[in-house]
Amino acid sequence: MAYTTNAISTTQFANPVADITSRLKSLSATDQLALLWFAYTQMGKSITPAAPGAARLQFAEGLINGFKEMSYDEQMQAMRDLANKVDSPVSRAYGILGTNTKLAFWYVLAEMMVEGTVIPVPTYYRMSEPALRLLDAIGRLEFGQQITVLRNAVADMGFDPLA
Ligand code: 45D
Repeated sequence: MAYTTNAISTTQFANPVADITSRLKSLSATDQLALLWFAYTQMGKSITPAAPGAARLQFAEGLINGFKEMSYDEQMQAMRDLANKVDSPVSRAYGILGTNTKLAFWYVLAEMMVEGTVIPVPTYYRMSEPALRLLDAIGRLEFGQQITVLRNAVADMGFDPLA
């Protein structure tokens, strides 16, 4: 009997990281943001971007301070613009950051969401099926591969006029 499953197998593909990355990039901005959020809540304790992350954050400080000045609606719009690669001042400031700094930036925003400085995801929010399946697949990767997927996810968000 043929075996079928809706779950994305991480052994089924020669390169699960590339496969998951391309699926992730084809999600809507809402799903991408939700997926990042739930990845953060699952990985939270294991990531803590210690010294290197903290040092990089000086480059993202202006961007982070900008978020503190925004209303929840403006924050949501700015994050959607990042995910949609819309040309905006925030997207341009983000676009020139290095990839690990971009990750560190998202990490800080996630912490600000936890404290309520940035618009929180409602506790009842449920992701779409495709996003849930991707989160599950990411959860079954090794830690290093998870970081690579996240790095890929945030690398080409934002707007870089020279790219
Ligand atoms: O109401 O430097 C929805 C290391 C719709 C070391 C929404 C590292 C419904 C070197 C869209 C859901 C490699 C470890 C609302 C660094 C609704 C180094 C809003 C790595 C409100 C940096 C959704 C660091 C929103 C790593 C607003 C791995 C979602 C960092 C926002 C990982 C989601 C960071 C956010 C991660 C998610 C951050 C802000 C996973 C952030 C995730």
